[in-house]
Order: sequence, then C-alpha cells, then structure tokens
Amino acid sequence: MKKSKTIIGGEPLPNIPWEDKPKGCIDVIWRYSGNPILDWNPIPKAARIFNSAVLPYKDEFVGVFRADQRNGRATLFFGKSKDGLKWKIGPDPIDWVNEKGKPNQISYGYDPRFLKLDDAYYIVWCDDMHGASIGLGRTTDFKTFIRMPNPLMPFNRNGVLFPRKVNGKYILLSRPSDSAHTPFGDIYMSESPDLIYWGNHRHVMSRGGSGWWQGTKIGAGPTPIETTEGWLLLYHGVSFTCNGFVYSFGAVILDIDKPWKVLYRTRDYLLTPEKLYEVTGFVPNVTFPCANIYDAETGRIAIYYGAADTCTALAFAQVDELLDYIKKNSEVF
Ligand code: BMA
Repeated sequence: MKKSKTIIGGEPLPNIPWEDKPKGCIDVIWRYSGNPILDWNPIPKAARIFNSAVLPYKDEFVGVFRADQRNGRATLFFGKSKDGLKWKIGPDPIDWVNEKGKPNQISYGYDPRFLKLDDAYYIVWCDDMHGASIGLGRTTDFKTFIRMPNPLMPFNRNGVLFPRKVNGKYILLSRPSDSAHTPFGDIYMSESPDLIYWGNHRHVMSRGGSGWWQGTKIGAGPTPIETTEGWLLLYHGVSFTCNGFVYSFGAVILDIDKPWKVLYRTRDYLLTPEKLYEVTGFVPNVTFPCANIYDAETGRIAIYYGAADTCTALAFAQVDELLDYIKKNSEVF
C-alpha cells in the first residue's frame, strides 16, 4: 500500500470506507460502486437524507444528517455506523439545548458540517435566524447537543469551520446569500478568538472564471484538510441552465497561514451530476459534498455528498493525486 505523508496532523484510519479507482477511470475523484448508501425513505421519520457529514469516532463512525421529514422540513439527525456505509440514524431529530441544558430546538436545519475541534465535536449548519444563517453547536458525548450563538447574521449559508486555529483564531468560511434560492454567491472568511465573537471578515474567492460550472455561485464544502501543500478544500460550484441550477464540485488549495489566499483552484469540475441518482430525484442535478474523512497514513479520502437532494453517496480520492491534479489544472482569479 502506498504511504502518504501529505496530510498533516491527521490520524491513521485503516477502516476508512474505500474502493480502488476502477481500471481505465481518468478522474481524480471516483464514485463508490454501492452508491447511493442512503436512498429514499431511509428511516420512518425522514423521506430523504442527503448533504450530510460524518466523522470517525473510536473504531466506528458518527454523523450528523440532513433529513427532510415528510412535512418537507429539513432537520438534523444524529447517526452511527460501524463501517461508514450502513447507518443507524435517529429515530428522532437532535434534541438541542442551550448552555444551561434547557431546550433550544431549531426550527429547521440543513447542510451540516461536523468536525473535531479542540476537545469537542462541532456542528455548523444552515439555521433559521429569522432567515437562513449559520448555526453552530457542539457535543462531547453525542447525547447532549448544545446550541451556541449564531456566528453570522442572515442571510448566509455554507458555514465551514477550520479544524484548528490559524494564527490563534478560529476560522469560519461562509457564503452570504439571500433568503431564497440565491442566484449569486462568493466565499468569505471570518475569524474569532472564542467561537462567539466573529469579525475581520475577508473575501476568499468568487464565482466565475472560465469554468461555467461555477459561474452562478460557489460555497465551501467539507471541513478543509491540512496538507503539506496548503488547506485542501472541496467546494461546490453552481451553473444556471434552462432547467435550473446544476451543482458540481471542485477543489482549492488555500495558504496554510493566510487561508484567505487561494493558491490553486480547479478550472474544471471534479464531479458533476451524471449518475441516475444524481440527475433524478427531489431536486435533479445536484452533487453537494459535506464531509471528507481521511486516512493520514495512506492519503485515502472518502467524500460524502448529497445527490439530487434525495440520497447520500460516497466518492473517493487519493490526496497526492488530487493535490497534483489541482496544481496542474488550476486557475486563480
Ligand atoms: C441549496 C441548499 C442545498 C441544496 C441545493 C439544491 O440552496 O439548500 O441543501 O442541495 O440548494 O437544492
């Protein structure tokens, strides 16, 4: 097995879900042959589970799932898995409390990101703050979930926390938006000394470039991975067609110490809706990555993405190959 020393600070994850790249595949991200791993009506209380985030925990896996219930409302469920493929989710939505342990439920929640930061597990999601904004919460035991103050005001989506402080500050990416199906959007960055007060906002990257796939809007994807080449960040890019939006994804390498600085950015998409479960469903033509777990030893990356706002799917990449591809097929604008 090829060893990689490219991922910094990560743990080995020998049980990462994995499939070798199929022979003849020319892509740097390839799909799991067993996709989708969660299909229509996966649990009694959810019609569709997609755009969800998972993490390794001890020898198993835990996840925070975007589950759209049968009343159409998006909410967040917690789940566990022994292998990262078959999940036991719910049966009920996460029961949020405030810092004093009193109920503090969310009215809706979607597109969670999930990460270990310092001594806790944090969840960032799109929350209702009299309009869509960024929600933040934490847990240490996956039983008590504490809702924290909203880091940013409406309207905003696609909040993504870095897995460590940079220059002594917590870093949050976000995508200021409108209250509907936003027809624009760039990625911004904010910093905080304590995960409560956020400021020093910076623009990171814009939609557009020569790739029409990211011409309408872009949004940060899973938690960035620290590598010897910089922060590896997957992001989604959206194009606007006669039939509506199409969500693909690409990747960017950000400077380690100045993470608002884009070093390399994919010109072409890395994955776009092609498979039946990506091009048909509740919202056709959506591939939306929310998690990337990795084995720091081998450099294997497993990417969890939502397909057509209906299913959860899995794809794979090898960190050295992916970084090399991004550097050789980059445009920065
Ligand atoms: C975005 C978010 C995503 C969704 C996408 C396509 O605005 O709501 O959750 O996957 O639209 O519907």
